[in-house]
Parts: sequence; C-alpha cells; structure tokens
Amino acid sequence: MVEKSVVNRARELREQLNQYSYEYYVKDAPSVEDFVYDSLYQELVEIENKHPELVAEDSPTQRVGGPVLEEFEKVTHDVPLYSLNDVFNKEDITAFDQRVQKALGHQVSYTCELKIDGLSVSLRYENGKLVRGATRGDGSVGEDITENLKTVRSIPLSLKKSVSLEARGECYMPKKSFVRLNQSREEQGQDVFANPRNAAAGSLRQLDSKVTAKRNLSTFLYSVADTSSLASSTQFDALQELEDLGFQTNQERKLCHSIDEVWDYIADFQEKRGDLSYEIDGVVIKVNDFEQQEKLGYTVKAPRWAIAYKFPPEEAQTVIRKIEWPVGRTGVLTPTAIMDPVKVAGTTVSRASLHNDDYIQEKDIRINDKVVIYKAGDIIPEVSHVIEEERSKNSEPYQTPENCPVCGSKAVHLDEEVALRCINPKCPAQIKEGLNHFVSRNAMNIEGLGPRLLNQMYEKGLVKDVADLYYLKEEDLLQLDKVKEKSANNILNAISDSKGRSGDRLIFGLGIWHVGSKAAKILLEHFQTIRALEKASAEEIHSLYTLGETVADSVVTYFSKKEVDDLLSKLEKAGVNFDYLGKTSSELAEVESPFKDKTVVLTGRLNRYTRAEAKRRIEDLGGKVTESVSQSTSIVVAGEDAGSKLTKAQDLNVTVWDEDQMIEAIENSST
Ligand code: 1X8
Repeated sequence: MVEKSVVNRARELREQLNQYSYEYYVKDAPSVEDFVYDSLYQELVEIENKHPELVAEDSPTQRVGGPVLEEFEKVTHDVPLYSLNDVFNKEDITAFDQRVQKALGHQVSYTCELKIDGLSVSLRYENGKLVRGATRGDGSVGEDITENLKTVRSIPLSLKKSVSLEARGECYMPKKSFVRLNQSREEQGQDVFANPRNAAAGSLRQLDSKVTAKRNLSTFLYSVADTSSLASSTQFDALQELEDLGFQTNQERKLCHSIDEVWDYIADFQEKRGDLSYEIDGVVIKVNDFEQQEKLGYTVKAPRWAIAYKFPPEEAQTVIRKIEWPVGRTGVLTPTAIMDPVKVAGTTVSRASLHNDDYIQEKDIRINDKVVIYKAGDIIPEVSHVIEEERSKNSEPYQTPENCPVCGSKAVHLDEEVALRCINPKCPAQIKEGLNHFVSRNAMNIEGLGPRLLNQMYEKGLVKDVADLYYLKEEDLLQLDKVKEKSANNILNAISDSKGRSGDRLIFGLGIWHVGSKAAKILLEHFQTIRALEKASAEEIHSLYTLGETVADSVVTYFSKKEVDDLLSKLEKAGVNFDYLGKTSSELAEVESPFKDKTVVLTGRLNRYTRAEAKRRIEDLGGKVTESVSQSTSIVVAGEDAGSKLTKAQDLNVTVWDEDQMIEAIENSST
C-alpha cells in the first residue's frame, strides 16, 4: 500500500499541472513560469516511477507518447462525421439562406466560424475522461489515434465535468510551428511539408506517438456527435459550453442575424486571414438553432443546415530567372529560385525555396519557366507548378550542380538524405555561417559582430575558426573596412565579455548537428561542464529526459573528432568558460527576488546593462521578460527616451521603474 500522503500529493500535482497546462495551452494565459511547471512535473515523475500504480489516465506524464504501434485500429463512427458543401461566392450563400428559409418558413440566425485548415478528429469522453480519439477517415470509418491525440496539449485528458460525450473539431499545426518544423527538417536534410495541414496530417499519422508529441499540434473543438449530450440548444451556446468543459474553441465566432452580416464576417476574415496564427481556408456557416438543424436534416453527404464558404487561393504568376544554391551551416545546399518580383498575399516575393533536387525534378522546374506561386502557411513563398504551355521550345531540364558552388568540392547525398550536402568541413560558406551562428544572440551573443565583419575577417585570414575570435588584436581589426580605434575596442570588449557566458551557450554556438539551444541547456545543466559532456556516452545522454538518440549520437560523434579536441583546447586556453552558469530549475524555484513570478517589460535605452543582459539577470531571478505591455505586466523598466510602452504602462497603471531601481533590485536579490 502506498502511503496516503503520497497518493494525495500525486493527485494534487496532477490537478495543479493539468490546470497550468490548461491555462497555457487552452487559455493562452500562463499563470506560472516554465520552471515552476517543470519542477512540479519532475516531482510527479519521481512519485510515479516509484509507485507505478499511481499513474492515472489523466496524468500529464501520459502526454509524452507511448509505445510504437504496428498499425492503427479502425474505428466506426456511431454518428458519421459529415463533410460540408462548399460555396465560393455571395450568390451561393444567398441561395443557401433562401433554401433554409423556404424549408423552415421563416428567417433564421447563423453562427459563423472560421474553417480551420487541419484534420477533423473525434474525441470520446466517458465520465469526463478521454477514452478514444479518432480521425475522420471517410466519415464513417476512421482510425484510432488516441495515443497521438493524448500528446496534443490543448486536448483535455479529463473534462471539468464528469460527462460522457463525443466532441468534434479540427487538429492543426500553428503557422509558427510549421515554419520552425520545416526549417529544422531542411537543416537536417529531410523533406519539408508543403503546408501546415500536411504537417499536421503527417504528425497525426505517426505510429510512434513520441514523434507526434514533439510536433506542437493544437485543436479547436466545434461540435458534438449528439447534441443531446449538451445542455445548449444552439450552436453559439454549444461553443461556450464546450469551452466551459475545458476544450479550446475558436474565439472568432459570430452570431449573425442576416446574410449581409454573414457576408461582412466573411469579408472581414478574408482580409485578416494572414494575421491569424493558424491557417484557415474559409468560413463555416451553420443554422444556429439545433431544433431548426434537425428539421433541415442531411443529404447523403452533408448537413442541409450548414455550408462552407471557401476563400479563393492567393496565387500569382512569375518567371524563374535562376536557381542559386546557398550553403548552410551544416553544409546543406538549398536550391533557391530567383524570380521576377511579384505580389502575393500582401508582400512582394522574388525568392522561393525549392527545397532539394528531387523537388526540382518532380515539378520539372527549368530556368525561364513561368510558374504559379503561393504562400505556404500564408508565409513562405512556394512554387505550386510550372505553366508548361508557356515554356519555350528550346528549354532544357535543369541540371543539379555536382559541386558545392562555394568551395567546389563534390556535393553528395549522405545516407540517402534528400538534401544535397557539401561535406568539406573547410568549406568557407559553412565556416562563415558557423561564425555567424557562434556570435548570434542565443549562442555567445557577441554584439557588433555581424555577417559583414565576420566575412571580412575570414577573407583576410584573421579568423579561420570560432576560437580565433578570442585571439584577435586591435591591429587585426583596424584592417577591416570602417573599423576605427573606438569600434575596434568595442568589438574586442564584446568578444572578451562573451568568454564568461554559460557553457550551454558555447555548446549551442559550436553548432553540433541536432543540438539546439534547449538541448544544449539540458546537456550542460546535467553535465555541468563541457569537459564532462565530452566524456559522456550516447546512452548517458539519451537517458536524459527529452533527448533522443539522434542528439546523443551526434554529440558523441562531434566530440570524437581530433579537430574538435584542438578547437576546445584553443578556446580553453583563451579563457573561455566551459561550465554551466545558469541556475538549475530547483535553484530557480528557491530564489527570493522582487522579480520572482513577475512579468517585466524593458523599454527605452539602458546604460548599465544591455537589454539581453538585463533580461538574463531578471530571468535568473525568477522573472519573465516579455515584449509588450498588457494588463498582466507587473513591472515596466523605462530607460532613456522610453516611448509608447511607457505611455501604455501609465495608462494601465502598471508599476514603472527607472534603470537605477532595476539595478538596485537585481543587486539586492539573493542568488
Ligand atoms: C470542418 C470544419 C468545421 C469547422 C472549422 N473548421 C473545419 N475545418 C467549424 O465548424 N468551426 S466543420 C467541418 C465539417 O463539418 N466537415
């Protein structure tokens, strides 16, 4: 028998963590800092490890993904998931309204909702607990993807009331997550997803739910299989009821009393579509009243009480003039189309990534081809297809270059990667990109050293690797364009300051494949110094919470190289710090400071600290630094010439400090 106090503590932690997670992922209004969540989570993990019988179905630890499946089970939907009839213009909407009015004999109200470009899913709850999640499939038969859906943080594992129902909605990938995922896939030589919808589909179709867990999917729920499982009698109220049960619902809904109002809603979102953080492809219009819906009924395929208005695609035509192959930090050559400038979805576009050579071959893209372009996720320009009818007779298929355009060494596909890589570690392009990465903000944060200066330093032979930066002298810098004594000194000071950064920044800055800034922090927090990390085995690294085999293997391979050994010695000799200086999550939880659990905004010019430094100090003292002032801001630190953020703080009655007050608070805090 487990002691009662432990059972209670586990339940308390579960409830607390589920509430924090709800505030963060559903309400988008976190009430605690990440480290508070992390340390409570860790406490729960430890209890559950010791007492596996205490692992509850709705424990947040059940969201990290389960065993790998052989295949998905089929699921028959008791109530089918209908599709909607699509319409494309105002006349079709008016005709829909007239059909409805004719059938019912009177005017009706409509709920307008955004049509989310994701995948429809169905979530079954019994007595308030999530028991099954399924895809729409063909509407009658879908697949059981419960394990995958459990990893989606906005899906409640238990509802706020002990009810039984089947909720339906859309699972999607936010635009930002889509962009980030594709960047990382491109960097790792993998195929990219064409749009957020495909990325969401690919993520939900994983037999290994641990992969899904990393994909940052989200949901909006909008209906139930059987309206009698809700207290509401209208769609508009049902959305509120779903929200009250703990589901994420889309806030942009509107109750409209005429077709003109519906049309205004559509026009409004057609305009605002690009500003949303998720992709939409139209608007769904539903007869609001459930009784009226029932009277209207269904055709074989779709309800008679709803339609989907589809936005016209935003496309444009232009001509590809050439294809460049810039070389990334890890040697990946990414073909990039250079096109005649053209306006699409609000901005002028003249470049589009072509991703890899397979992509060019598949679409048969050639120089001087006229192409149709669009924006994936409303953001990234993509070539949709070539207009072959307009191709000139003497055009020839595009030839992928055989060599790196920068260093000329042979470009290859490693282990059947889709990406073409230059694998010459001395390739100037890779070294320059590596230098830029090393000085960047999340790495060693060396201010004043941009791509232009680094490029010159490299070209003049002053810097051949990142360690050389620490051996630069004033006379070296004076050889560079526009660098005078004063700026040379500033640069030398900035470089020297960076020697004292925490070792995790150095690890991130070295650019080890697959090691992002978060992984670097986890590694150094555990091993405390780079010299210990260097000796770690892949198993030891892999055993760390959240770090996978790819990261582990990559770290071990990196440190096994002789050049790396030399580079580290050179850095160490220059006095660069190798130790972890950031606080551990438990140390952070203990600090006493006026910044603890406070949200701080920095504005205006600071004299004593750089913005980045002030931010780091405040974060080390348990505060959170954000960009914009709102009701939830605790303190605004106003430096010189503070502008609109200060005014807003005053309007909202937020506490305002000057720089000296901030310095005093930092210096008087216990750390
Ligand atoms: C599909 C979708 C619906 C809604 C939003 N996004 C979608 N993709 C909604 O009703 N809010 S309804 C729907 C369907 O019934 N096939």
